[in-house]
Parts: sequence; structure tokens; C-alpha cells
Amino acid sequence: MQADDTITAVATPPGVGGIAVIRLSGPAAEQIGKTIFRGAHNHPPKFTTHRLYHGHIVSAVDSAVIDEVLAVLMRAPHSYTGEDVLEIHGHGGYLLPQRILAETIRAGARPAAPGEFTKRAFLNNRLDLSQAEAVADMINARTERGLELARSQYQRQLTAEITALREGIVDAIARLEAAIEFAADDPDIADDMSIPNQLQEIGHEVNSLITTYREGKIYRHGVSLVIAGRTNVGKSSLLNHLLGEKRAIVAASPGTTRDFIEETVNIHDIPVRLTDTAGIRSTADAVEQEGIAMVWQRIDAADAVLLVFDGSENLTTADRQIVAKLAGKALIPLVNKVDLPRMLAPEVLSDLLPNHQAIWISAKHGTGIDELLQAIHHLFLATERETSAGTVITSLRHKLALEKASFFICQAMARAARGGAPELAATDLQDALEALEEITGRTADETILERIFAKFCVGK
Ligand SMILES: Nc1nc2c(ncn2[C@@H]2O[C@H](COP(=O)(O)OP(=O)(O)OP(=O)(O)O)[C@@H](O)[C@H]2O)c(=O)[nH]1
Ligand SMILES: [Mg+2]
Repeated sequence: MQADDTITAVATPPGVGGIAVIRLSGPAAEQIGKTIFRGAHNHPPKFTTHRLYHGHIVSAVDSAVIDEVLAVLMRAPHSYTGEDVLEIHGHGGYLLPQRILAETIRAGARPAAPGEFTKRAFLNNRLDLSQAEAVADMINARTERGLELARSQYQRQLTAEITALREGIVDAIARLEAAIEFAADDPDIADDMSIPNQLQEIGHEVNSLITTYREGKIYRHGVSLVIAGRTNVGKSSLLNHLLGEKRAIVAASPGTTRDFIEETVNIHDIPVRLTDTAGIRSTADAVEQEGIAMVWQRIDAADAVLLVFDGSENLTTADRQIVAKLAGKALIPLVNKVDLPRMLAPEVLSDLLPNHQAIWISAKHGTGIDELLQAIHHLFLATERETSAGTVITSLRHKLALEKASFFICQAMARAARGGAPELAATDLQDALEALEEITGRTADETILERIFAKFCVGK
């Protein structure tokens, strides 16, 4: 599908930078290049595809030079979008890239919508939908593992898996149809259990893909952890230590932190949103009270809590009240200040939290932090850090499509079994195929495409 208009966008992030790239895609890309680009001897070049030209961008109005640039034309279909693509590499900054962009629009291009280049690549079959989604995930990846998962999806690992499942189902449909046709002549065919067995195997593969979502989601979206506890136990010191910078104010006086401080850190390849909160205590200070009330909202919304105690003091009523209020919440108890003489007896704490293993740390000196990082990893992922080659799904959309497919495969299995309804089984399998094809985009409708590409940045 070739679009009839030409889109343009600044493909690099705005702001000060060495180089900015303005990218155009569509049938007029070359003509626009000839209009605004002047090469050697001040002539528009006869663009040879995939060749870099040095020259200037000039205003179509008065031929004034706007920027000194390099330009490259990539002729269809050998480009990212599958259309003619022109890239102009100019100086970075706030104004220059915008001036070049304005010139491309004046010469006939229109501003691209978010993700529109990738959408065109998809519509021109340069990428399937799961690959297009992986492009956004690669750009947004915050951790090595997140990047690795996105990259393998981009390299068609999921596509290959879906193709294999599709082939199995298509084969089962063909065998079912043959069985229906010949059942009257040969009653043994109707009793053939090999089709339900084959479907069981396919269903099993679909279900094991579904189970990888838990891990995939954690690596792609990350988790949220709230650092909570009574005042002065060292919550802000812990946040600072985990971030490796003095982000929160630390002070010997209780009630230092009033508002939230939220930062993302990479823990064992998991993007972790950490929130430091106001110390919980009863107080007459209205501002502090408000801060404390909001701590509980944050805790409710978080995936888990790092509950900090002060090991240099006895357990207080406030500590006990906090523990009681946290019943049922995923948490890791931390006893801070192990560098000071110990007042808090381990038995007292294990009586209070019998199902948890407390970690003894010093936020000041970094003691026990490695153990804490391990514990955070284990809280969310039971397994060791995975680097296996197995496909991991990271998108809820994919998971829902696989669940739909699994439902139809299950239903088909029952119908293909002895005494079932093989005709209906074939219909179920068609529905299962359709569900799988939503993942690669063969059957995705315009609303789904819009939703997916709207999440991209402009210029990608
Ligand atoms: N010796 C020692 N002191 C610590 C440690 N962690 C924190 N402190 C001290 O404890 C005091 C309180 O630390 P903060 O990090 O501000 O404690 P907080 O829990 O954020 O306090 P609020 O924000 O008031 O609730 C400061 O004087 C810190 O220097 C530690 O591991 N060892
Ligand atoms: Mg604090």
C-alpha cells in the first residue's frame, strides 16, 4: 500500500545536540529534496539512492541558506517505511531543525503523526505488528533485559512462534475437514484421537507462552516499591543509597520528609520506581498529617513495600501499628543502622512478622544492600536472572490474544474428541487462528493500529 502523501518530522529529540535528523517519507520525498537541498555548485543533486550528499538547505522563498547538512535519499522499497525516504542531517538545537522542518512542509510535505513512519512500514509489510510494537519497546527500554526482550521480538522471535502455531492449527483444520468428509465411509476416522492430541499440544504451547507474560511485564513495565516506616529510621538515606546520589534530604530530626520523592532505578535489570515517603507517626502538624495520609494511598497502589525499622532502637508502638495496617501487602522488612549498637532483637521482629525474613542493612555504609537487591528480584521473579533464549511475551495485547486462542483451541479439542462435533471444532480453530493473527497484525483493525501507533514518538 503506497500512501499518496509525504510525511515529515524531526526524528531526533528536541533540544541542544550535535545533529538533528529531519525525515520525510512518501512519493514527493525526492522532489522536496530537490526543491530545498542544494549540493555541489549550488545545484539540486541527481539523487543516487542510499548515497550521502553534502550541501545546504535553502529557503524556497528567497533561497537564503538555512543550514549546512548531509542528505540521503533511500528509494522505495529499500527504506524503513518501504516508500521513498529522505533524511536530512543538520545541526541540532532548538531552532534549526524546526526551520528545516518548516521548509519541508512549505515544499509539500505534511507533519507526521506519532509513529506514522513505523505505521507505514507495517502497512507496506516491512514489519509485522508485533515487530512494530517492539520498535517502541526498544526505544523505551530502560534495562538490558528489557532491551533484549524487545530486540528478540523485533527480530521476529514471537512472529516465528506464532507462525509455527498457525501452521499446526491450519494442519489440524485440514485433517478435521478430511475426517468429516470420510467419516461416513470409515467410522474409524471419527474415532481418531490424533487430532485432539495435536490440539492439546498446540494448546499447551499457547499456554506456556501466556505464562511468560508475568516475567515479560515486569521487565517491560517495571515495578513500584514504596519505602515506608516510622520517622527517622533511615528511609531517605536508603533511597539515596539505592539511587547513588543525594536525592532526598536526610536529617537527624524526625519528620524530615513531607512529600514524595519518586525515582526509577535499575535493580537486577528490573526498572523499579522507588518512592520515599514521610515517616509515619501521630503528629499535630497539618502538613505532615497530609503527607502521612498520602503514604497509605501510595502503599495501596504500589506492588510492594520496603518496610524500614531502626535497629538501634526498640520496636515502638508506631512500628507495630504500621505492621498491622500492612497485613496482606507484599513487603520486605529492613532493619537499618546495623552499624550502631543493636537494640532491636531479631526474635522480636520475627514474632511480629513471622512469615518474613528481615534483611539487616546500613543505609549509611551500604551493608546488606546486595542482599536487599536479591530479595527485591526474588519478590517479583522466582527464578534467577533469566538470559534464556525462550520467547517471553511482554504485551498485554499479546497475552489477551493468546488467551482467546487458547479458549478456542480448548473448545475445539473437546469437539474433535469422540462423540463431539468436528464441524464446530473446525470453526473454533478458525477463530483461534484469527486471535493469533491479531498479534502479528494480519487481523488487527484500524482502532487497534491507532492505539498502538499513538504511543510512539513523532518521527518514529
Ligand atoms: N548510623 C546510621 N545512621 C543512619 C543510617 N541511616 C540513616 N541514618 C541517620 O538517621 C537519621 C534519619 O535518616 P533519614 O534518612 O532522614 O530518615 P527518614 O526515615 O527518611 O526520616 P523522616 O523523613 O524524618 O521520616 C539521619 O541522621 C541519618 O544520618 C544508618 O544506616 N546508620
Ligand atoms: Mg525521610
